[in-house]
Amino acid sequence: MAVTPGFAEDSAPDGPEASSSVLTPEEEAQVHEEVENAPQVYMYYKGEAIDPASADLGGAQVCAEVSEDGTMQCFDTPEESNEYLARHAPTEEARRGAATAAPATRARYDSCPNNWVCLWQHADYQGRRLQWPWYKTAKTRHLDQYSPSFRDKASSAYINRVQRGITLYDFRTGLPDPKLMLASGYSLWPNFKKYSYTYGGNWNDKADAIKF
Ligand SMILES: [Ca+2]
Repeated sequence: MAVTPGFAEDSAPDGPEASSSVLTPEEEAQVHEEVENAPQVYMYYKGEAIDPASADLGGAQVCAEVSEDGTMQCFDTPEESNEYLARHAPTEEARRGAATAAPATRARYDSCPNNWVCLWQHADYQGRRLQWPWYKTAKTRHLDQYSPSFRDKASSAYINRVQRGITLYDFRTGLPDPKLMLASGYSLWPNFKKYSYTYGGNWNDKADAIKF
């Protein structure tokens, strides 16, 4: 299932591995500290903040982080998004990835640019998508920070970079928080239903925070 769209042999992954476990009390304290005081993040679409009560991102299809403060810009199509991000993404690596992104006419995930991490609302890279750029150090975002919230929505992912995977967290009251670690290496994660959840069931529509 390893897919390496258009990259040199030396960057080919051995094959994605998902690892589901629970946080230690120390990890849990750290993650909570990282997200608990995080400000509400606005998502802009056609020049205006999306109504936080919107159930469908106001109709936008792709929202991408454009500032280290978490702000997102939203677009109708991945092409429109990549054109904007090639100029306005917050790091050089992220701008370069957007500038060279494949058109969405290829596989659906292909329009998630190099040096970005994408999460989709549905399996097989369908539905609305949120994406985060490469930074020098890992960052954690609470998916409930977004307006509207992306909590309990993620169902598939693409980590389009060679290094640093992502961790998804599910916050539980009175139980250790489960985490799902997804490895890097241009890795594809088509359906979170495939990954068992610590307390039964699977990881579909569970993630509350992302470290990327
Ligand atoms: Ca959850």
